[in-house]
Amino acid sequence: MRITKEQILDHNQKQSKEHNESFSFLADQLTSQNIDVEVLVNQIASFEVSIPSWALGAGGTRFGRFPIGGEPGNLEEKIEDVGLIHALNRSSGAISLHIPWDTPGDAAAINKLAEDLNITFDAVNSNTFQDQPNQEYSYKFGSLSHTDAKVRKQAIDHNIEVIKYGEALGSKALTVWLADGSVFPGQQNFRKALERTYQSLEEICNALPDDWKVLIEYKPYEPNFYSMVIPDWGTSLLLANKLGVKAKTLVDLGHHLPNTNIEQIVSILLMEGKLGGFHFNDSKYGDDDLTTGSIKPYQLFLIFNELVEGTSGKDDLEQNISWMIDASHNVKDPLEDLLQSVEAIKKSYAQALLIDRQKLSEARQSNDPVGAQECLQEAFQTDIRPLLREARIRSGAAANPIGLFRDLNVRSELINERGSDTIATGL
Ligand code: LRH
Ligand code: MN
Ligand code: MN
Repeated sequence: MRITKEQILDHNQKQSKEHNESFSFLADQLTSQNIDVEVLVNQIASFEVSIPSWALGAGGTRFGRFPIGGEPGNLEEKIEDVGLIHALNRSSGAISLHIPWDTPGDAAAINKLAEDLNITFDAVNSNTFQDQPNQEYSYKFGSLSHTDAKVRKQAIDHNIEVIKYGEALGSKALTVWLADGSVFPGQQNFRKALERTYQSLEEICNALPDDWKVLIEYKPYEPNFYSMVIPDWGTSLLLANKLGVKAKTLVDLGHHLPNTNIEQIVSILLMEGKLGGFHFNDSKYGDDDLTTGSIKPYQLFLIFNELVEGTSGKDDLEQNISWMIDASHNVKDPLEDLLQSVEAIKKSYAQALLIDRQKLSEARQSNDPVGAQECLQEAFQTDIRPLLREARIRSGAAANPIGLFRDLNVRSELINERGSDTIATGL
């Protein structure tokens, strides 16, 4: 199923009166605050967030899974689904693949399909947290950190194979997330496990093309519940520093202990030139993988405040950091959920762009916490939805992506095409 230009124009036409009124009201308000609305709209329009190949079907938990129907049954259909999201919002023109869940068979054909839909390939993810059929050694007790060199070699080789797949698709980054760790005290020598991990990562880095980066993801617990070999940003940064310029840290918002100040982590990683990418999602308790911005929108805004402040402008924001979603959908339509996440991320970016940096800096300099908070709140409380809508309309996207998705009965169409009892690979 495709969404046509005409369908989008027709939809936008119907919204135009109401939209124009709200946009011009906001534009006047921002202009009177000396904000260049044209620059702002362009910045918002060009900001894109990649879609994970593993989040296009219903997820579920270990207690159950409830298929939504019409889920993509192979990589081609996944790319088509990302094409649908991108046609609706013009802000999701890339997919991040998880291998072997989504191993590209015929790279030329996959590239052609992606090109037709204006989709490119963001970071490729390796998977050494599950055993695959016919795999020689088990990852039950770890992969890159394993005590047995043969297991480590198998995991290293897998990562190198993933890089090769990525190269054929034009990807420029490898994301490594390790489930390695221990479930019980005494089970593992912390230092030796980390040392072995470093050596394995070094071999992977040696196989990395010059223009690639490796993103090292951290996580405090799960599936190992006593210790993880890379539990936090400090350990990831330590590895990245030892590994050199190609290695960077990936921040998955769900991979922190409760109440962690993620925005401060982001700011320090940026300062060190080691912020490589994000896995956006939201959570109430742990790695809940919920819709970004659904639980802690203020935290998301504060993260973007640091991003805007810590980068010298739009180019830095776009070029050096991989913006990706990592989510799982149990009760929502995955495509609607992803549209909501992208919108929330762009909204936080836009709000962070509104912050009066001069005023904020003065408030900080004169130790005026009230003034500083007012600066942040002024931006955060501004209803900038008309700006996002304007950016979408100008990019050829739908004024209201979820509205159009529903009006066109996209999910029913997908169910007609693919069936109602479907399973997509992934989380
Ligand atoms: C681990 C994780 C990591 C995996 C993905 C499926 O919790 O966040 O990024 O690759 O989930
Ligand atoms: Mn993740
Ligand atoms: Mn996770």
